[in-house]
Amino acid sequence: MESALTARDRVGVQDFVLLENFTSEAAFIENLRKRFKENLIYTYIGSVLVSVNPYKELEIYSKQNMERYRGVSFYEVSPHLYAIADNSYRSLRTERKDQCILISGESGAGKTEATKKILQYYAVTCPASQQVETVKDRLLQSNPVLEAFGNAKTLRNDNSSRFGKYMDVQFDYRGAPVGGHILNYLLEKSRVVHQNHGERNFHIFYQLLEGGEEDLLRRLGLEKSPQQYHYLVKGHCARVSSINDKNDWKVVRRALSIISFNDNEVEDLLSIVASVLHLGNVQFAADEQGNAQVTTENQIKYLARLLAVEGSVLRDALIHKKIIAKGEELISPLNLEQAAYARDALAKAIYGRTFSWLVNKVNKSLAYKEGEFPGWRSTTVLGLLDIYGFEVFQHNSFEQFCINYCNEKLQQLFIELTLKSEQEEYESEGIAWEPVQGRTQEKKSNDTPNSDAIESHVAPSPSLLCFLTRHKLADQKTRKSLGREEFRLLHYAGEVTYSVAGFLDKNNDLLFRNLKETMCNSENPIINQCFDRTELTDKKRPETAATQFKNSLSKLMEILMSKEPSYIRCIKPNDAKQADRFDEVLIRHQVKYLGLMENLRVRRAGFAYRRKYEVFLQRYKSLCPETWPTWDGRPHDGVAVLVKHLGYKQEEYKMGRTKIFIRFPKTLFATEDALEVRKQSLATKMQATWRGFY
Ligand code: AOV
Ligand code: MG
Repeated sequence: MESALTARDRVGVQDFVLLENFTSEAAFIENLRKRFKENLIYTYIGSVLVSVNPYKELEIYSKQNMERYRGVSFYEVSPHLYAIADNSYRSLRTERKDQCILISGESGAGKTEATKKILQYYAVTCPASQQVETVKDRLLQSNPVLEAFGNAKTLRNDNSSRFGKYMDVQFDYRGAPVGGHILNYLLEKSRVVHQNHGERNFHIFYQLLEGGEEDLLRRLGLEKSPQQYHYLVKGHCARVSSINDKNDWKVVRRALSIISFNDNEVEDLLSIVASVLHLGNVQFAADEQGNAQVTTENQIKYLARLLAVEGSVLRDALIHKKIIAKGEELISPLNLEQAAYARDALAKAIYGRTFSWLVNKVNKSLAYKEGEFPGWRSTTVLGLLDIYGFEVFQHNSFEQFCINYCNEKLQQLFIELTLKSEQEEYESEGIAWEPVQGRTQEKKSNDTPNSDAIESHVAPSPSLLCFLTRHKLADQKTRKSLGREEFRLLHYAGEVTYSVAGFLDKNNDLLFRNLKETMCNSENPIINQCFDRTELTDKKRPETAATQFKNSLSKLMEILMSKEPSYIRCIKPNDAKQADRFDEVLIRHQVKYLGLMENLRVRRAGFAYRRKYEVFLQRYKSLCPETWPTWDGRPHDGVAVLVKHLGYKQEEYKMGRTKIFIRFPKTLFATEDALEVRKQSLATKMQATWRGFY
């Protein structure tokens, strides 16, 4: 049998707080590397879970394994996201306090997978009944649907979330899931009309073309090949080896039924998906005056049918602009460039609004229905946050700016809350708080001055322009490498150069009035709900995309602050999306910007290890004759007797109100080793006894 000591040598420690040299980044990375090599992708920093994407299927997500984590104390089993899930769930039940699990990390680090695995854990381990099964099913099936419409292949991740998602799961007093609610954040709409090289449009388009039955495709006027559609060829990679669109189509189609779409609604929804493809194929030519004319009548015919609008009205709306000035309508023709812009804006608006409609629809199906669960009024909620991760591309635009800003806010929250909770624990345990060494230095790299700077300038677009110009100027003094249309920001996770082109357009998100009007008259029920007439009469300037995003994020922060947080910090091991590759430079960078060293330092400030008296006593009571086999007094007193017997020195530990705090890992290791020795001698004795028996 391997001793505890050699096992530690081989697979590292399962909690970074047990690293002897806890301030050393090299030791941290080495521990991660050892564990990754052994397929141990999870490691704790106290109660924070660090996860490294294995890029291969591991056998650690079975039902049996889920059962192993159920109701078991955090440290009795190896680190796992099930332990985090179970721990939050138990706090929710015993303390009746709302929880949230914040999952962060850069694009491709494994956030979405983690979220899904946690949901599966609850689906399997929470109490069941027939009604509850329906809710569980819907919670799980909302994923393939939203991923089909909101995820896409990017250069960073073959299944990259292009929207932010916060999902509440509601539990009743028995701890059964009875409902849910999803908040979605800024979908990357621009992908509908343009993809960078090596990237795809949203999955649903390819799924429909690959998997849709012939009949359906005929009704939608679609041909099977993505090559036919302008909106699908920009990235030159319709097929991706890791994705099976045909199969995914079946999954999505089934999921739609489970979240209570009837056949008509599915048809309406797919008509919209198809209409986007047709819109992309609408072409224009200039007449003698330079005014745009539609040259693809066939597309208009399909569009009229799919969107249930008047074909001639749509055609006119695509090539004219209507302005209302002093109560009078002015109609002017568009040139080629403007018409293409109008067409793309319409495609983005249709798709973006349909996505929000879809989230709404999912929410209706997830809504906690009191009638179905009579008498179980009070619910507690557990929130799961899975947003798009920090990303840097060759070309970064408005979307990256928003995504990275969002990550910046979350990082700030993490730093604040983990420090706060540490202080609070010391306080509640009656142990003096020892200031963290080196914090000020670390603080600089992890604090996020940008989020404030960005916030104060993001609001109305003129000031955004100002902001851009100013940054550009400031930058240009120091850095010659910036292009004319670029500005650069130093984010917590690194420097990003943004391109100004298209920035303000995307922020203003303008859809010409006559196109809006046309959509308001649509008889496709979904489109009809997506375009509300009041928009046409509303005199107020619509909020810019950045303002909306900023406001929805500050609401999100409020939601998160009102709950008890748990954290999963995801790390991406390499840029090649490959198994068993541990790219040290890449990982070190993430460890740095995720603030893991600082998190560890805070956690280790005074004491490496802490446990509830009951748990500590239970584990080690066999090491002291006075506490073995049972201790009848208070656990606190039992632990006092136990550690005295073990020879703990005064400076090595402190007794808090409910927990023992141990200062150095070596004290704990000595105790662990003693336990191992005892187990082995017990096993030898047992064998001798059995031999005697036979
Ligand atoms: P993300 O959500 O963090 O990126 P994903 O969760 O989509 O990243 O993970 C990317 C890919 O890594 C997945 O499609 C899987 O192939 C693989 N993967 C992740 N976690 C695991 C795991 N635990 N076991 C096996 N494979 C895994 V983004 O959405 O781009 O920020 O916007
Ligand atoms: Mg994701």
